[in-house]
Amino acid sequence: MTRLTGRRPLLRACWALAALAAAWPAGAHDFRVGDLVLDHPYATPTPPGAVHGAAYFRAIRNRGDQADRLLGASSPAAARVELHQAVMDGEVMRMRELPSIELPPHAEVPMRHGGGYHLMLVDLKQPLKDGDRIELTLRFERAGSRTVQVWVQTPRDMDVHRH
Ligand SMILES: [Cu+2]
Repeated sequence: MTRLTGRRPLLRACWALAALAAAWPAGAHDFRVGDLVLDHPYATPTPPGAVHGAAYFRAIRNRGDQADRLLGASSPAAARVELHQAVMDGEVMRMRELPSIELPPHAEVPMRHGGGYHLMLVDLKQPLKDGDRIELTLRFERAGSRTVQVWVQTPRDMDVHRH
């Protein structure tokens, strides 16, 4: 496992986001490319001073007979986008960067806030605010590229962290 040691601001941003429990954001939208359904791309608003954000999906579904793979992503809203996985290491949530994310055939891969996979928006050009829409271009091994619109929204279960 590659730990992002020496990249503390990024790690902290991940922690804050990963500490949240999963809940449904209000409303939904989805995108299709090839056999894939990109279900509800969303991002959480960034706290003051944060330079990184994270984008999520309710899930990415592969309805095809063949495996696919998310190879990478980019966004005009960030300097670069990394594929991350949050994993528990004892009591501590840690991030690792992944070279790709497997999308098995006839399977649904959740990518929600609160743990597991997410897309790290590294060096945001500006903070993410509720109601913003940002573009995210995803690159898949089989299905090719697809640009989706990411809704910036506060999940209901994030309120508790605002006090
Ligand atoms: Cu991360």
